[in-house]
Amino acid sequence: MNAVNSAQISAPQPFDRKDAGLVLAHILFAFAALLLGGIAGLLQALVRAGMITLPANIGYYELLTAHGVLMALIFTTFFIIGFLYSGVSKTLGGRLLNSSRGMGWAGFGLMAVGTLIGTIEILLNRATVLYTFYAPLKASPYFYIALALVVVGSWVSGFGIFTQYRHWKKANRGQISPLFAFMSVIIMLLWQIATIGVAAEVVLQLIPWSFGWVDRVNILLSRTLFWYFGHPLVYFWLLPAYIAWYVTIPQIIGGKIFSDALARLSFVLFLLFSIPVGFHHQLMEPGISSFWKFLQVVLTFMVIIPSLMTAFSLFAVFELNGRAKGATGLFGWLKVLPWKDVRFFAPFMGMLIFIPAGAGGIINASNQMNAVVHNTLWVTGHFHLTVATSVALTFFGVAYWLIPHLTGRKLTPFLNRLGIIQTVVWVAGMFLMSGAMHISGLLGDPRRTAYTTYNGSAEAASWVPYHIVMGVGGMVLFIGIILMTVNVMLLLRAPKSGEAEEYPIGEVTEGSEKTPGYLERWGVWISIAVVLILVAYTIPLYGMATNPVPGSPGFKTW
Ligand code: HAS
Repeated sequence: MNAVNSAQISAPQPFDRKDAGLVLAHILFAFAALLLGGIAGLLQALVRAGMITLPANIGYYELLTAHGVLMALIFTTFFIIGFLYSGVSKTLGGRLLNSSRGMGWAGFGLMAVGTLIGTIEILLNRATVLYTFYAPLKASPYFYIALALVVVGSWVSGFGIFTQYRHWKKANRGQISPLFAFMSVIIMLLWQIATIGVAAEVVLQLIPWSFGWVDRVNILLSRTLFWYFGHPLVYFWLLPAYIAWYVTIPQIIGGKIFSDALARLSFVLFLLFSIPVGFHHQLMEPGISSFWKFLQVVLTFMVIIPSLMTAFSLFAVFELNGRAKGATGLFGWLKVLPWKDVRFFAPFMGMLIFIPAGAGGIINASNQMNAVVHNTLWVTGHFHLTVATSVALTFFGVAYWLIPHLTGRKLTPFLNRLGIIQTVVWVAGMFLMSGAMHISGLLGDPRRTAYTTYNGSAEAASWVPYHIVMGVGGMVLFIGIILMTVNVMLLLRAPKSGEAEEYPIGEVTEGSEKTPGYLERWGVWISIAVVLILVAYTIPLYGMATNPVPGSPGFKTW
C-alpha cells in the first residue's frame, strides 16, 4: 500500500496532545500577526485614498513596513511551519520525536523573539525600511538582528522536520514517504537554500553597516542577495497551499489524489527552478548584464511549468470526482463540488484567483512588460492576488479543519457559514483593491508611495478614483480580517466533539502509476539545484563582489 494513504484508512485519530500545542502556537501567532498587519494595512489604504491623515507621530512608511513584515514575512512563516509540523506529525508516525518537537519549539521561540524585537523597532520608527529593507535606507541594527533571529529560528524548525523524516525513512526502509511529508521536506529544503542569500545580506552587510563598523554598503550586491531569496520566498508561501490543494482537498470533496508521482515531480521542479531566478525582480536594475537577466528569465519560465502541472492535476481531481458521482456534461463536475463546505470553498477561491494572479507574474517576468509595470501598483496588485488571496484564503480554509482537529472541537454549521461569509468578503475586498491597483499601476501609479497629488499633476489626478476604490477595498478586507479573527476565536471555543475531527489526507486514485523511488533521491535533486544556482549567479555575484564600488552611506529618510 502506498504510504501516502496509510494515515487516513483508520478512523480519524486524535492529534497528539504535545504536538497539538506546538502547531497551535504557530497558527495562533500567525493570526495575531495577520490582525496587527491588517490594522496597518487598513490605515495605509485610507491614507492612500486621501480619506484620512495620520497623526503626526505615525508615518505612512512605518505602517507600510509593519504591514509588509507582519503579513508577508511573519503571518506566512508561522502558519506554514505550524501546518507542516501538523502534517509531518500526522503522517510520519502519528507523533513527533521529542527531538523534532524540541527543535520545533526552539525555532518557534527564536522566531517569536525576532518578531517581537522587529515589530518594536518598526513601531518605534527605527526601521521604516519596508519589508524588503532595501539599503541604503538604514534601520537600527536590532531590526536586522531580529530578522536574523527569524531566519535562524526557521532553520531550526526545518531541521526538526528533516529529523522526523529521516527517522521515518530508517524505520520504513524501501517505502516511499507519505506525500505530505515529502512535500514538507521539499519546502524546507527550498527555504534553507534560499535563506542563505538573505542571511548573507543581513549578517555580512547590513548588521555591520548599521552598527557603523563599516560606513558603506554595496547596494547592488545587497539587493541581489535579497532577491536570490525573495523569489523562492514566494514558493515558500505557495507550496504549503499546494499541499492543501494536492493532499487535503481531494479528501474533503470525497475524491482522490490524481497522481502521487505528478504531485511529487511538480515539487521537485520547484526545488530546482525557484531559486536561480531572482534577477526577474531586478530587470530594470543597472549593473546586471542583460545576458544574466535573460538567463534567469528563461529559468523563471521554467518555474511556471509546475504550476501548470498543478492546475492540470486539480482539474483532473475535480472531473474524476464528478464523473464518479455521475456528473454529466462538460462542466457537470462543478455542480457536485461541496460549495457549502468552507474547508473546500476558501481554498478553491484561492485556486481560481491564482489563474489571473499567476498570469500577472508572467507579465512581470517579460522584460518589455516589466519596464511598464516595475515599481508600479500593478506589482502590488499582483502579490495581493498571489500571496494575499490564493495563499491566504487557502490557509484560512486549512484553519477551519486544522484548529478543530488540534483542539477536538467542532466546526459547527454556524462557524462553517461564517467561514463562507468571510471568504466572500475577502474575495470582494480583494477584487476591488487589487483590481484598482492593477489598473492604476498600468496608468503609471507608483507603488511604495504615500498620498500625494504630485503638485497637482493631471496624471496623478487620474489615479485618484482608483485610490478611492483601493480604500474601499481595503476597508472590506479589514472586515474580512476581523471576521477571520472572530472565527478563529470561536473555533477555539466551539463545542467539544465526541470523536476526532477529520485531518483530511487524500487517497491516491486506484491504478495510478507507482511512484518512482528516484523522486526521493535528495542528493541528486539538491545537486542539480545547486548547479543551476551556480550557473545563474556565480559570475554576476563575483563581478559585484570584486568590482570596487564606492558603496553608499546609510540614509534615514523618516
Ligand atoms: Fe510574483 C513580484 C513573477 C508567482 C508574489 N511576486 C512579486 C512580489 C511578490 C510576488 C510578493 O518576474 C513583489 C515583491 C516586491 O515587493 O517587490 N510571480 C512571478 C511569476 C510567478 C509568480 C512568473 N508571485 C508569485 C506567487 C507569489 C508572488 C505564487 C506569492 C505567493 N513576481 C514576478 C515578477 C515580479 C514579481 C517578475 C517582479 C515585478 C517587479 O518588477 O517588481 C509564477 O509562479 C506564476 C505561475 C502562474 C502561471 C499562470 C497561470 C496559472 C495557471 C495554473 C495555475 C492555477 C492553479 C489553480 C494551480 C503559470 C493557469 C488551479 C485552478 C483551479 C480552479 C483548479
